Amino acid sequence: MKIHNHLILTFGTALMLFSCGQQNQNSNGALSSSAAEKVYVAPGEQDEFYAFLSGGYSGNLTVYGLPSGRMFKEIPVFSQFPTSGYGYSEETVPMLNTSHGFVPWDDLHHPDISQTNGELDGRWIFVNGNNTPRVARVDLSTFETAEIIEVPNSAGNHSSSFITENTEYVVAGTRFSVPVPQRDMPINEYKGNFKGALTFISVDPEHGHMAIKFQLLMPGFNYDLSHPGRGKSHGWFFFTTYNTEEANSLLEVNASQNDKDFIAAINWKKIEEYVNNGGGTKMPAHYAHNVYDEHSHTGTSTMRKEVLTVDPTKVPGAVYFLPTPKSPHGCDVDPTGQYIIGNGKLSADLTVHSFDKMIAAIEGKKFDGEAYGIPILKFEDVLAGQVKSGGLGPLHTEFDGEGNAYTTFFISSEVVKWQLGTWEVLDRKPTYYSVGHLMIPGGNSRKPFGKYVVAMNKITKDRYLPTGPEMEHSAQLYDISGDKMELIYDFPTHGEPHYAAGCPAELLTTNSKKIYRLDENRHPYAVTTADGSKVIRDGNEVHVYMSTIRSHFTPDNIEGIKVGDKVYFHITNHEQDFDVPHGFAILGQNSSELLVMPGQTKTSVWEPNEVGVWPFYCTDFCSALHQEMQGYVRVSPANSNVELKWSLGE
Ligand code: RUQ
Ligand code: CUA
Repeated sequence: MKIHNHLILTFGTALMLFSCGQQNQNSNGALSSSAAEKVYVAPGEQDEFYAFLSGGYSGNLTVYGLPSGRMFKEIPVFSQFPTSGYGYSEETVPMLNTSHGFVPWDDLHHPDISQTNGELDGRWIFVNGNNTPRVARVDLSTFETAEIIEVPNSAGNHSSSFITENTEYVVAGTRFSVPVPQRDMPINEYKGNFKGALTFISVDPEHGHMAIKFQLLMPGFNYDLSHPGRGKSHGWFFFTTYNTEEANSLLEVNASQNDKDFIAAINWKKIEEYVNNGGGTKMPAHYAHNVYDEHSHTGTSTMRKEVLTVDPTKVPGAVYFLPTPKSPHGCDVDPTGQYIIGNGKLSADLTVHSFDKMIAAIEGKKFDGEAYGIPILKFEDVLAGQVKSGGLGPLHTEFDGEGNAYTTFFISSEVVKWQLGTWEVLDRKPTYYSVGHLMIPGGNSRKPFGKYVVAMNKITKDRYLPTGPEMEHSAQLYDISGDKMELIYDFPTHGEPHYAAGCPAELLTTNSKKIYRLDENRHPYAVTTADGSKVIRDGNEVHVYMSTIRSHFTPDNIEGIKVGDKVYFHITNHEQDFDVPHGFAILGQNSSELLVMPGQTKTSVWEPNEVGVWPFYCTDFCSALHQEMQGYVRVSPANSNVELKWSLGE
């Protein structure tokens, strides 16, 4: 009997190993017991880092703690989000306005935290919408979307939304080149006619407000990713390109013809000077600029009509091409600003360019021809070194601030640690599976916090219990404080993360807003006093000025509403205590409920189409008497003469 059991077990184990594939062999059960201690955040204790992971096609930004991998919040940016009413409430609908109308969805990529002197300052985080090109700014004191600006002349806003070291600019580079201005033309006339816009959006140092400063109209390549220069290379921005072949069909073959594409080096300080002196051409455009005001708790959308474009050949010394092998994807700059890494996704080696050598080559005017009037530097002249990684399919690189770099390899599913300057590979660890981005808190700044790296994977397969054909993506957390990376944790992420940004928790906890002050509420329909509630009819529009406090609505009985009315419930939450929202929902309401934060006003529209007495209630379990937090609206026929009245406690 015993022998029999043993056999079954062995057979089972063999099967498991077999089905999990080779890569899993050295990971399953291989974690040392101290790994658990490293990620364990005891009940009541808090994480050391915040991590903001892009949600990709979810349109949201998710907030995690590290090392625990606990998800704390999902911040809606390019989405409608029933949890809070974002994108449904009257105040937030304008945030999703574009030149194409209301676009309540986007593919959110590449979070980047604001910086001062090249170090994270924790004020804002910028993210980009890839599909209908937009850049958003999320306020890190409220964790709310504060501003969204659309990017004209752009398509597939992918080399975005990276910032310069004093947050002077947030950058939006087009992935797809398109006709500029857009026009009706044959697709196969792409070559030489389409343009790639690289947009520099200035950020007001005080309020964070964004404005397009200029758009550089580059040759019609694909601009994939970008990173700012820093330290010695501050003033420059680097963009990877692919499809320098300018193919318009079957790109998987036709855009892989050239042995080398380029990294475009842009001296934005030079261009800034050029436009400040009147350079550039104003071009008619049509794009939305949406700003959320924290005091009126309301977003407004303004259509902008003009954009300043710059022809790169008109600004001598501002733009150069650095030949870089094999359709580079990630474009990363080390903390000193000296090395620019091109992650040639069809290659095994990494190409590292030297900023000093680039400057020397430019000064020596050593060019290797030009592309559309833009000088091409000689590969050998700018090359700092090559990392013979032994991996396949490099995508992205981050830095630990200790002279090491970490690169993800999609095809060979691993993170490879290597040394800057010697280009020597120091360590490699598998990921599960097909890793895309990785993130070290502060990894895109002069001062990374090189304690952990998070690998964000594209394929999950057998990591977790199956949940049907689709699974949440998987992330792995590695401790990188020692010589060797140590895999310490696995956690699922939401949507598809394309990059993330992290910072020490203390950078944010000190500035985090606990409530909105009621005495600062400037919402035009706010009720800020206990007896200020009212209901006003204006034709068939009815405005309900309603307030909430534990545990009732004022008013909680409303009569005189008629079929065909458009009823606006403007709810002001009178609580001034941290973490006490109230919700609002009414039967038949076909948008979403509202979740109203302390001191805030939000509005929901309800168009009753049936007579009756319809209840509304609070959707957030706010007190022991939360279930009592309810009310009724009486709806009469369209032609009735039931008088409009409202009450509480009658
Ligand atoms: S991408 S997996 Cu959209 Cu940032 Cu490289
Ligand atoms: Cu307010 Cu439940």
